[in-house]
Formats: sequence, structure tokens, C-alpha cells
Amino acid sequence: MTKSNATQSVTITVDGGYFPSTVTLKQGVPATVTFNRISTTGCLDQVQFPDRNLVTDLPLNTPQTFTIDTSAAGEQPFSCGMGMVHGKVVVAP
Ligand SMILES: [Cu+2]
Repeated sequence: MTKSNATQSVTITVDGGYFPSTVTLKQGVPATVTFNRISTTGCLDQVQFPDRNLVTDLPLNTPQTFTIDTSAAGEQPFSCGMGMVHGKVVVAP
């Protein structure tokens, strides 16, 4: 018997918006999403996951990595600190 140790990770570039603004992860596979803010354009110096009550600073050129719960399929929205610029993490079977 072998145990899969697969993981998945994606990086979102923050440059006046989120690129890409939607990322899709496979359900049940441990996952991280990294935000890499590379410009001071816009108001994206914080990211929040409202469903998780999580607000985190995104220092310039300092990638910040978040663990994503992939145990259930669904969408996990995120936005800038003021809720003006939006993206989402989609967990899909
Ligand atoms: Cu904003």
C-alpha cells in the first residue's frame, strides 16, 4: 500500500489586481496559495478571506503563503482589505 503525498500549490501575482483572480484546487489534496505582491498599484496591501476571518498584510515582494482547506468542495472568496478587489479559490472534486 502506498500513501499519496501529493500536494498542490498555486501563486497569485498581486499587481493592481489578482492574476489569476480565480484558482482551482482539487478537493482532498493538501494545498497552499501564495500571494506575491509586486507593485504598489491599487489598494492591495492586505488580503482577506472573510469566511475565515483572516486579514493579512502583503508586504511588497514578500510572498505570503496560506494553507487552504480542501476537505470540502466549494468557493472561498478573498478580497483586498477594503473588499473592493475580489478573487476566489475554488475547491472542486
Ligand atoms: Cu481595496
